[in-house]
Amino acid sequence: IRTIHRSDYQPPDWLVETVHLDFDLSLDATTVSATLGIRRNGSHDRPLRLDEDGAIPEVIRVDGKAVAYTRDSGQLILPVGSETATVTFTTTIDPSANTQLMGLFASNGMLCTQCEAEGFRRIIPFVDRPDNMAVYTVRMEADRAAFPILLANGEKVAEGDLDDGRHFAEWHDRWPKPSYLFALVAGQLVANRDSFTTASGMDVDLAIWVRDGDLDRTGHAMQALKNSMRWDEQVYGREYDLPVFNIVAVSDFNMGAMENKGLNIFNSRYILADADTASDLDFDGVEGVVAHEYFHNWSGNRVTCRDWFQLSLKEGFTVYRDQCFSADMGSEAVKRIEDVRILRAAQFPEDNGPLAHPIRPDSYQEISNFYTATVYNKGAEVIRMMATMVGPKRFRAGTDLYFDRHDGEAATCEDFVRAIEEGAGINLSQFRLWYSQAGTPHVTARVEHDDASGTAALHLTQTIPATPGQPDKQPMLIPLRIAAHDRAKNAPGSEQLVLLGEAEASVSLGRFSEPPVLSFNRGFSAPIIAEVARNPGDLAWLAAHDDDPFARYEALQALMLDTLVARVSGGDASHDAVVAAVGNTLASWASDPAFVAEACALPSEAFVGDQMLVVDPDAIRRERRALQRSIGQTHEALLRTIHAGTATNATELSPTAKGMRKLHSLALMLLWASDAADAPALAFAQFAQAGGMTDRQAALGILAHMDAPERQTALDAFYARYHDNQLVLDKWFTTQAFSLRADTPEVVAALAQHPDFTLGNPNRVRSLYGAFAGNQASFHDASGRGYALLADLVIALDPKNPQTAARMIPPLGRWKRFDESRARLMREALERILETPDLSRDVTEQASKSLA
Ligand code: HT7
Ligand code: ZN
Repeated sequence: IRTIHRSDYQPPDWLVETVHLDFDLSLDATTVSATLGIRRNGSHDRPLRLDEDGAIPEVIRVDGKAVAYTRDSGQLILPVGSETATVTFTTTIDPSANTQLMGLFASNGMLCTQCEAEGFRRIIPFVDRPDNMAVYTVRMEADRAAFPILLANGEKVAEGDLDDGRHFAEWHDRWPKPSYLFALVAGQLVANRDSFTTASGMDVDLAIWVRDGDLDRTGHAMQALKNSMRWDEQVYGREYDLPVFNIVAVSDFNMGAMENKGLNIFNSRYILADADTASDLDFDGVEGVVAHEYFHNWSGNRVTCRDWFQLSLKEGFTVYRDQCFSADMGSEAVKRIEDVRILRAAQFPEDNGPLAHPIRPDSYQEISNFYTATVYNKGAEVIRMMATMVGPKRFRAGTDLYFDRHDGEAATCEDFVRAIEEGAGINLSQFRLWYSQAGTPHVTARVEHDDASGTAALHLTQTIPATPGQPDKQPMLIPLRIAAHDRAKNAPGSEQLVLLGEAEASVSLGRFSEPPVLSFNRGFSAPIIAEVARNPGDLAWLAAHDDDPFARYEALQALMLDTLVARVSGGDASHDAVVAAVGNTLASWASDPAFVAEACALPSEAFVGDQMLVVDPDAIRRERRALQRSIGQTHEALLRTIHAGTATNATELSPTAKGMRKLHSLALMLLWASDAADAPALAFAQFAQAGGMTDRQAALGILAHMDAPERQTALDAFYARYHDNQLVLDKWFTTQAFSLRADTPEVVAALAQHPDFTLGNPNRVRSLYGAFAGNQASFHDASGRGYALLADLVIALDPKNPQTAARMIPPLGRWKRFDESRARLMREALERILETPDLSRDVTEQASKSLA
């Protein structure tokens, strides 16, 4: 299998500058007639090379003359004598047989495309790389009854009827774009239409296209789109640039959504939402993903990537932009806590495992495997650190320079860093290491107080663990927001930004009558693992008094984590400090319910495991439950008051109402954990009387852990009510896969045989197996049953959808973190996958790297 290296980059020998595509669309035999205007790039005599993946024309003409071409490792090679030429050919493809969902595929009777990263070559042979930008004109012809709506990038320039019930539409996109942003959609769709006037007065027709019957679930997405358009004008000075913006929702989709120019295509789970079928998390997902794809119009489309090693240029920056947008739409503190939780759950394990890679990787075998939490979420943290170091005004000057300087270009991460350096006026030489070094830095912090002089100093060290291919690391530039609190004065210390650039450094904190309490990495200013030497009582004090909400949250979480880790490791650490601190935070529930719910939720089993050298999943489950029980029993009365007091508004989407609902279900969870006799009845009442999906789904999730009869009654009622709604049915699968019960591996195996389970729909696959692999003690059942289930899935799914199959492998690659017996079973599962004949490049790369 080929390995592509970043250092081998060469510009294309030939550029395709104009593209005319004529589609004769049908579900099982679509023909595409292509006319490509090409130009020699530089002075050379090399042939034209077109990337191909199965769609091979019988005849290729150059300036009207058929030419003999050869084939070599995924490319067609054609001699071209002139400086410019017109290349024409026709391909035929079968969208209904396209189970990979890359290129042109059928979903529920409609046709749509997914071209990022290398799907366009499954439609026609092409210079299918992001540094080839072309202007596209697309004509589509189809049966009007089967495909009444015909959409493509840009604007519609012609349409009309043809003989035999057929019709056509022609679309033109005036903006040169790489092939990965090409899109078309054809199908029976209806639109939620709206409009937006840009800051400079251009009217934009907005439409969200869905299947008939889904229209009344598109309101939230439309509002999110309009809010995003305004936000990008106000915060980044970026306006939309076409008179139409279309979004289409499809149910079979490999990822969340795709930012094709003027025609975003979405996994329907990130468009469709109403109170009956979507939880608050789903509503937030819709808002965040709509914004993310819209923001790509500038960070990705107007300025695109030179090559796929630069993926974080568009993805890291755009995740940072969508995170800031969502923070502005809701609660900044809660959003930051959620984003850090995602980073720690998804990216830290990646950075600490066999698949670790820098945010700008150096090599890959299959680029689809590099759409990772590292490229996306750590990439966003890297942008956030730059913004933190220069402040909002200078950061804006840097991004203005970046957009203006590189508009219409295919740029690199280095171009971005240089624009921030010049626009914001900062030297980022050392900071660039964040792009090239993998691994999460460990930073230790220790406060030293000299009683005699009253001076306090902070001593810091940093180390970056070895990662595959990177045994030795250089110290990074780490921006740390800190404060030293004087407990005696009862006033918060002022914040300072420490730039840690050495392996060791000391910072003066000033004068204090007693050792100050350190508030460290406030707002999670750097994506590091902090090891802070603490005095007894410091964490409880910070949890109660820190002026930075993230630091308050972090202190309570650290207190819980320390207690759990100590007990799982065999110690008998008391629950008392945690129980008291949680009680103290719960007491302020009415004033900030969302924050209280975040802070008082115990760290996940997986995150506790991440703190240990050898993960003991059973002990973690036992100790976590025991701590929940102590909290629940001690604070039972308060939790009942909270549960009753938060049963307010079931559907309002204000931050307070959402916080109330989160707290409502946290209280229920802790009451269940307390072994309260009426917990099943309480949970069932919340389930049955819920006014919206948030309360209903959370109650069902808690019931799913129980042995009580209410469990099956609720699962059956949920299925009966929602089995026709595929997105909600996904929740039914997920809820059972998340169950803490001992029989979960068997339940998952049985659900895989359920008539509603299918390998054809990635959402359904993720809803069952993705959730199960995230259920630590159940997936890591000592029998190895969980590993075998996941391996069976990967082997069965790979021939149909290698991209989705490969994304299921990383949980098996964590074998070094588990005891010898589990590690052996995990390795055996990976080996069994690798022994399968005809394995895809996607799965081969992930499984072999995971075994190393
Ligand atoms: N840029 C997109 C990434 C993507 C993708 C989306 C759908 C299906 C397959 C895909 N491969 C890559 C989504 C984004 O980050 O915005
Ligand atoms: Zn993106």
